[in-house]
Amino acid sequence: MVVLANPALHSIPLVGSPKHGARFPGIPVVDLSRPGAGEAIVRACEDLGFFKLVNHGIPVELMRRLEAEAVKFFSLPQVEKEKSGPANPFGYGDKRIGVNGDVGWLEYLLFVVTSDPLSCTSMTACSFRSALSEYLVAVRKMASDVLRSMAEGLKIEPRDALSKLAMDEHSDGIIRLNHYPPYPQLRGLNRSLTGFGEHTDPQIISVLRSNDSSGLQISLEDGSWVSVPPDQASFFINVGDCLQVLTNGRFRSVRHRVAANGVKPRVSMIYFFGPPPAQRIAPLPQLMGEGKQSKYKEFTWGEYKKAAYRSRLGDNRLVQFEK
Ligand code: GA4
Repeated sequence: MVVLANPALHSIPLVGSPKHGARFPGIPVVDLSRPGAGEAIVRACEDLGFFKLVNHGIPVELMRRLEAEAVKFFSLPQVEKEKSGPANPFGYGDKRIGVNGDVGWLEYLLFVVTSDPLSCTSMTACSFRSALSEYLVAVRKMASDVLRSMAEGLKIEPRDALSKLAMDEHSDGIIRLNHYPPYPQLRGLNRSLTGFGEHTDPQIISVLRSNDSSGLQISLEDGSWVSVPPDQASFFINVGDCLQVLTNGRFRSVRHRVAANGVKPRVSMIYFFGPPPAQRIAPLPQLMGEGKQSKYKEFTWGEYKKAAYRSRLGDNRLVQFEK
């Protein structure tokens, strides 16, 4: 039996070993600069709800700059960091995720993305804010290209049918910077600790970039877990619950989790693209053949989000909206 020395951690569960060990070879790779990108995106979203994006046009230096700023923040004394917390739900959070009792071996910063990213926080250094601002602008543009390409692959018009939901001035964007410190007691044990417990993302898509430390795992259709080999020059895109509904269940909102290891810190930054609060979320009419019924009851993003914030991290949040 594995006994963790730190009693404060007894509530953070260990994570089982995923299939294929450290390197799952089956993550779809989409080259955004190629003509067939749209079809490749659609295939990946149907199969796994997840893919890696290369040739996305964002210089790795921009990612590294924000990563370095995040590392600088997370290296501050705990009392300093806590001046920006507790995350409720925004701000600095330590081990507690959401407000319903979920915990993980991580610390994080969670911000709302406003139309003026420079004003999104008063609690971080100026250099942090400018790195964040530039990063957000670049990722937003890239995500818009991904969603247009997705619409092309789905053969739906207008081509901005999806991107306009995520890029509207009232769209509900969130940026999350996560730091998973190594947990040295795990070294040599072939076990990992829950960094971020299994869940699906409620939004349309999530765009993740991490440093070269592993930890992200996704669940396949048969319920098995596989590790995603990290790649600091690429982005990983998740299908979220809203996109599953917009495609009437054709795309899969992927369950994923992060395992903290004993060796290397993991730093990730994720931009969650949510629609405007008043946006009705229902299957796109362009994807509904004649007589085809929606699998979901109607809801707005505001209603869904409210329900999500009342749930536990690992809950299946879409179930209560299924017909
Ligand atoms: C999961 C996706 C995003 O990280 C997040 C998370 C949010 C939070 O950390 O505050 C939630 C979680 C996420 C879904 C259910 C609720 C809300 C924690 C939680 C238990 C920022 C989001 O939008 O939903």
